[in-house]
Amino acid sequence: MPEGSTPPRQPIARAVDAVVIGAGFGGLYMLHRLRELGLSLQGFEAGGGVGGTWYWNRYPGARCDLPSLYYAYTWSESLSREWRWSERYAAQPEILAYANHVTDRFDLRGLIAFGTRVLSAVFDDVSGLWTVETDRGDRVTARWCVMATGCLSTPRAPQFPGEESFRGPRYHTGLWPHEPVDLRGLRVGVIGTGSSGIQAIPRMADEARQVTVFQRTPNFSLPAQNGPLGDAEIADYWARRPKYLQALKAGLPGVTAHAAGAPVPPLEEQRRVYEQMWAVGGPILIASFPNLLTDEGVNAAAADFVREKIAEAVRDPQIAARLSPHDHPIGTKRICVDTGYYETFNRPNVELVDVRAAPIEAITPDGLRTSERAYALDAIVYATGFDAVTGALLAIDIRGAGGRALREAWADGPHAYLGLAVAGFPNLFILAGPGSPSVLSNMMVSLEEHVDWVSDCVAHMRAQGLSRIDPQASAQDAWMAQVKALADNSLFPRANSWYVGANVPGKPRVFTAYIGGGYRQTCEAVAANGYEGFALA
Ligand code: NA7
Repeated sequence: MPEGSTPPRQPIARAVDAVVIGAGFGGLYMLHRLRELGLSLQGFEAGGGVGGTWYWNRYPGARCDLPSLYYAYTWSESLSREWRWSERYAAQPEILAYANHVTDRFDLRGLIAFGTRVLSAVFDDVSGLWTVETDRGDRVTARWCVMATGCLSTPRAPQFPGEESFRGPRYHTGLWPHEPVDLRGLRVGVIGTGSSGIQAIPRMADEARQVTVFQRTPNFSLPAQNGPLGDAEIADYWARRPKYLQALKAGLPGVTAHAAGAPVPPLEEQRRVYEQMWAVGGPILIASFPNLLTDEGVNAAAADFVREKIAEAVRDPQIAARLSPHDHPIGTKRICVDTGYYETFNRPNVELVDVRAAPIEAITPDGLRTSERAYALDAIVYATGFDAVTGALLAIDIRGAGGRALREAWADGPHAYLGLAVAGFPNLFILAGPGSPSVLSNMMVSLEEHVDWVSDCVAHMRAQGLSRIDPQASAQDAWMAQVKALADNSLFPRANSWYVGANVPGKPRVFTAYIGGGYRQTCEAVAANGYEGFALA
């Protein structure tokens, strides 16, 4: 089956126990766990295959920004043992191959209707069932509905005047074509310097004749120090794994540079640690000290360190200055992880254009025009990000008890108890939803935790003959207040990031991730205390 085409579908069930929407890493594991419980299931996936983010984001240079060994499921030891990552930070094709391997190894493919976008999910107060409808005319009822729709799955691009007039191809990194894109000999314009742009630009500069980078806001990026994954690193992972899993069970991140409770050392020592973390590579530098994301002074020293590294990497001091972020504390926008990003600006075929100083005014037949001048381009790449966390959920017309729309319930921003469920939307679960650690955690770990919690909850309901679970509004309000208080005590709200929805015009400004510790214990305690904060019937 050529990837990207819509595969033929199995017949769709009319009524099942549970519908799972999305076949990324959350949806796949969810299907596996619910099938183990003996539930009848229907999965839906808009893409032509599994993998979610890794199905869509095929742009050159796309790879994970956590070490591959940790960006993987932990729930099956035999799966972990049999899969060998080739690089310290796996590239998109390998992660997609892993998703496909899991799908086949656990025989999940037949449960999923691919090439099928869910349009609505409506709860019926009388039957207590959800009715899910799709763009292919399917209509399925289910007791439980799991939204495994992803946090970065609704791409967004600004609409400049003249978009349609451009003579060449336009690409979005998050909707990259499935067939090879040949940039050789082309003048390529890249709009956006978030993680996607920062990963793609060096690879595009290798291939294209000219790359013009249209940067509105510079970002902090740390070197991946990527390379082949050696036997020694794998052995080290396995030696650490029991402790790592123990730490996860204890609600700790599992991988961090600092010792819990350790005081922050004097500046000179801080810089020595940053130097060490820079050499280790990946995002770990921003986990060097426990208060790096809450203490301005500690944060400023880390930011200075990275800006100095930018100045060392980029030969032209003016370009280095333009690439150096000053508008937000380091780490309060998603930290980027790159391979040769800053050095790319030393290449003669790469140009950096500051579109904060001279904004893009229009796309033209031959390229684009800023307020200063015109740029001739053969292709335009939009690395302009996503309507994060809530985008995919609100794209579906979800209606809960009494016909209330989620879009209405979340008009002033998302509200969810534990980031898992929404008051007034019974038996609907969200994986890695707003109010959970989600995008600020290792997503693989967070998804596993949520899937395990949801599975245990469904098993409990079945064992007790319960048919309905719904968070209490008071518990949800208290939880969201806690999420906000934690955020307000940190430096995160200072940045105009997608973490707060600042990248989508008109989106309510809400920091949605839970950044307190012990999240897993809290969820476990809620379950152990008879699903405290939920109404069960
Ligand atoms: P991001 O991190 O949201 O980055 C989007 C970039 O696009 C960012 O540099 C934006 O500048 C830029 N942008 C957006 N709109 C415009 C307009 N109108 N003009 C110029 N530049 C614009 O998305 P990514 O895909 O890179 O990364 C998302 C996550 O996916 C990433 O964090 C990983 O977790 C995976 P701005 O900063 O808004 O000025």
